[in-house]
Amino acid sequence: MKSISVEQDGLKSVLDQVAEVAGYFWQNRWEERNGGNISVNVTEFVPVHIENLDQYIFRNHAIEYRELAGFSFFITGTGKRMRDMARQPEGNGCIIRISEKLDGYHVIWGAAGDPHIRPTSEFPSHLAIHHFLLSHKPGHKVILHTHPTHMVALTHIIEHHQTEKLNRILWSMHPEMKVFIPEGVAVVPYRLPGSEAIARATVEYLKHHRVVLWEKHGILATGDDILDTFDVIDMANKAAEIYLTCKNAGFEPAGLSAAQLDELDEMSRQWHSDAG
Ligand code: 2HA
Ligand code: ZN
Repeated sequence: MKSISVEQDGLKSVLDQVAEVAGYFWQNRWEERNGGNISVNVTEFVPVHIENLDQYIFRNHAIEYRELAGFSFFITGTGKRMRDMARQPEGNGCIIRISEKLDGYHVIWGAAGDPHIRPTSEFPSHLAIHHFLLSHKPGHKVILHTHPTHMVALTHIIEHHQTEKLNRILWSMHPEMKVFIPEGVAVVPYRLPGSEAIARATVEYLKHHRVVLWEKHGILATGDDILDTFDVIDMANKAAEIYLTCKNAGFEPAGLSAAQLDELDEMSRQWHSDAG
């Protein structure tokens, strides 16, 4: 089932980074069984003309986003495990191209001989978000979804209407949070995993955030770089872990003061304007 060469087409570094991050997800014990999923818009690396394309089309999934016609994505396979992805991206994920007619997609690389490979169960969210990113954050080509234990635990205490409270806690637990996630994280109200409903809700919250928490489920972040997007999730989870560690030890954490957070705000503004 190979019709493009990842060595020749510049995709190797994408696949290496996907494998690296899949390993971190697993080592952090964020992914039980087949938890989590990854997709990357790799259109720029995929040749326009590919031989024998029609052979691989699946017609069981109509795509509603017109602008995605002809776009190519690396995406994790449904039912596949991150611990396996870390060793072998091929066989646990695939590169698909959305058909020009939007009547499905072609698998153009990967699957390692598994003709039944299908994209992750969260495919509706990945498609909706890539479609949103094209017009709103064109540099963001990466979507990571994972189940970081401490962040998910926090959503059992703090509900979506208390997002402000959640961000006050996270920012005050670790100076890095204010600098690297100055807009905070948004809590998306619980919706059925893999549903169109969670896809639609997520796109709404991504209009103002880069990192969203799926209530009682997991986290999702977008970015222009696979490892950097992982770092942002890791940082948020670290802040949640510090908070819950203090609570577990039986005391209320002091947290950074308002003056200390203001000072970090200033630093963050400078950092983002220098970086931008
Ligand atoms: O891919 O994490 O949300 C498995 C999941 C579903
Ligand atoms: Zn999930």
